[in-house]
Amino acid sequence: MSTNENNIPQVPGVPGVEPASVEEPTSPQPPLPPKDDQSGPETVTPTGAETGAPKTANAQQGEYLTTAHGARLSNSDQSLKAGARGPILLQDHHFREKISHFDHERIPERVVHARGTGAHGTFRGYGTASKISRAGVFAKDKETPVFVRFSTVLGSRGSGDLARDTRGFATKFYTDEGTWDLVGNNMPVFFIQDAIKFPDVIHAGKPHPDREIPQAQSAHDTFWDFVSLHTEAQHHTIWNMSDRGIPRSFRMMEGFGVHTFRLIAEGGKTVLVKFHWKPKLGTHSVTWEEAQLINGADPDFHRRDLADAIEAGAFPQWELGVQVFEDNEDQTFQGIDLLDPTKLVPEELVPVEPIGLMTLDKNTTNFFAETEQVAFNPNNLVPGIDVTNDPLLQGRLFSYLDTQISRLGGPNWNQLPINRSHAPVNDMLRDGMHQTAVHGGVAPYRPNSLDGGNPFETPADERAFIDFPQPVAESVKERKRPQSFEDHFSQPRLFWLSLSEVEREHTAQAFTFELGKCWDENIRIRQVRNLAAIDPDLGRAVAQGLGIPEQEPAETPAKDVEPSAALSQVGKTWPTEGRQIGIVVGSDVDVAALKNLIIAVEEADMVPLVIAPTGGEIGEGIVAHRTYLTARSIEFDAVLVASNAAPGDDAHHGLDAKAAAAGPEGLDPRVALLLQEVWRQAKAVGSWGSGNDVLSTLKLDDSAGVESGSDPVEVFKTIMELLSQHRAWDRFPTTGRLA
Ligand code: HDE
Repeated sequence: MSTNENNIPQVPGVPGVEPASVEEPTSPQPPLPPKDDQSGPETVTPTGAETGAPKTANAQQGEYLTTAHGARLSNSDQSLKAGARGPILLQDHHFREKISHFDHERIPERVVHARGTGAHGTFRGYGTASKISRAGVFAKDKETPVFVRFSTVLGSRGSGDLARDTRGFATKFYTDEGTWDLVGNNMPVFFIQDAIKFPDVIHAGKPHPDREIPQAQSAHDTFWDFVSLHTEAQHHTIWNMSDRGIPRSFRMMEGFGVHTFRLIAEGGKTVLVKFHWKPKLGTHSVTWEEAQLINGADPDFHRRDLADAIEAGAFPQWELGVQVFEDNEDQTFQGIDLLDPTKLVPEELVPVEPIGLMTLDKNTTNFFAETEQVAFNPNNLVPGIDVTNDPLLQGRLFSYLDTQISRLGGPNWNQLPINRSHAPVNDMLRDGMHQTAVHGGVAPYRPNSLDGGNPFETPADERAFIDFPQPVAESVKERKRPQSFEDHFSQPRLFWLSLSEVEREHTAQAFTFELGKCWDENIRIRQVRNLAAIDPDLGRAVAQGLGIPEQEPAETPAKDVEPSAALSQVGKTWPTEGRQIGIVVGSDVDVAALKNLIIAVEEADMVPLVIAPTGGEIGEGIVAHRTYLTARSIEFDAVLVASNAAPGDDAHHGLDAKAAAAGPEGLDPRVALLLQEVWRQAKAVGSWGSGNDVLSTLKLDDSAGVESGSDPVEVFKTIMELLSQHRAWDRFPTTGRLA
């Protein structure tokens, strides 16, 4: 997709963009421009030796088709047969090579987080963390390349982006001191406290084993069976049921390291930290109605949104921050056990201190080689960053290394271009499936005298990774949960109390929807008891929705809690760059006014998308980006209805004001549906001129977040203000029960 001077993506077909010929080329055309090397030092082996291979060796671009061993081919469309209608011959190497390679093109998908998308970028340290960590990546103005992969957890590789689910937020920092992976989520807490239960929670969340349904959903019996029986899962689950479970965009999502980590400063002093990613565009969600529509209309919604924004030059950014805690003996903060991954520490108690900025500015060149083959691993730590005894994190330190062996086909996955360290590697790992390095020397062991004693251990003062010498309490071996991990209801209550009324309504509806999809009555009752323990109003609202009797709370929350404003997504204003503005036009639109509006939208760094009765040119070089047939409410953050040039003329297609004034049946039903949907989803709506009649006919004009006027640019300015709050929150219906 090309961009205009405001870096806004232009849809193919716009005047000025030369379309390729519709004829099949019959002779070699100039080769495609060489692609950027995005995948690390390809000319260097994993051991750091120069291969001498040209940098573009793997790009496979050129005039003539060859076999995998480089022989040119003259015919790739017919297999070699004994006569034109005869059987295919075994000697057809090209046929066998092509089909056999194709047969093995797929690799196993990730057991969790299979559906994801990635992008490249840079992390720049602010220097503010240098006093608490010796890691070079945090040094002031130090720039480190990164690769980020966002994902859903439960669905398969081809599942829809808008599942109600947790999102993975995994970042690979290619630092000078080795690769550091911060493998986090968009929610700060997790379902379980001990890694040994991970297969349980995932088996419960994945489709039922008998028929493999439902795909990428938690609204089914096994998930709620597990959750209702494991009270420690209540906190993560209420985050999932809130609007956080259905983000508007990866660009508008927070990220969390979840566990408490340990930072080690020069000199050895340590602190405990929790990592937070804060998106510059704010934290926003879609509605449940939108989520369901998106999965049908555009299941690649999040993937497309990220790639389009990067392509258009609207590079998404996140600030990395830390909450810092004293590394005290019991590793607690005000009674919160910092080793318990089901607990958060409210930002009002310990503020998040910014330590660097991440900018994603490059899409992948090859999805398989980058997004699929990237392998994250919480073991990938660098000097100055270390782990704690969080029992969930400890289990992950085994799991990630192990899983790649089956997913990526052996132990050499670190040699794949996307996983290669940007720091020199000099290990003693040898051989194995898919070994691509040609190791020299004869002595991959230590100590040796035959390879000159190499490789040597790094002296402690020369930036080696040194395991933190944590005192180990004298104890007994036992399978036991600590007492300090016991309170499972105070924090879900804290989250619930921190939500605005509309967010609570959405959360109660989500619980009601999900439990309404469970067949087993006992599971519903058990979970409603848990909800009543979080808050009696929540338990009551969900019981009513399910049509079951109100339940007694499963238990009483152990502590009184103060709400944390930082946990609500409502009540703040945010930048609006990159937002998509739909402009509905009829066949006789006022083109001059439309043009002024498009310029105003582009100048505000937003994306104008004109929705017309049919494709093609509208006038003055403006081309329809969407038609009434291809547009759906979900892709627009706000919609404006344009005025016709000569309001009242019966010939106007779709938006005929006179026909519309006579009743909604005078309108094209697809336009009516579009406007009713955006209105229901509490998005900003505007109109001018005869467009005002369209809104009044549909009875959408007289409500919060709807702006009608005579000048499109003035109307748009009001829409911009509304957009900075993301939604017209007052327009969502509330029952008054959860205020
Ligand atoms: Fe993961 N997780 N996880 N996880 N996880 C994987 O590793 C696992 C957990 C997270 O984009 C797997 O390479 C265990 C918490 C992300 O490639 C696997 C436990 C958090 C991704 C695995 C957890 C995460 C994964 C599957 C409980 C947030 C996707 C494929 C102890 C802090 C990374 C793979 C990507 C992926 C195991 C819990 C985040 C099987 C055993 C908590 C973002 O190794």
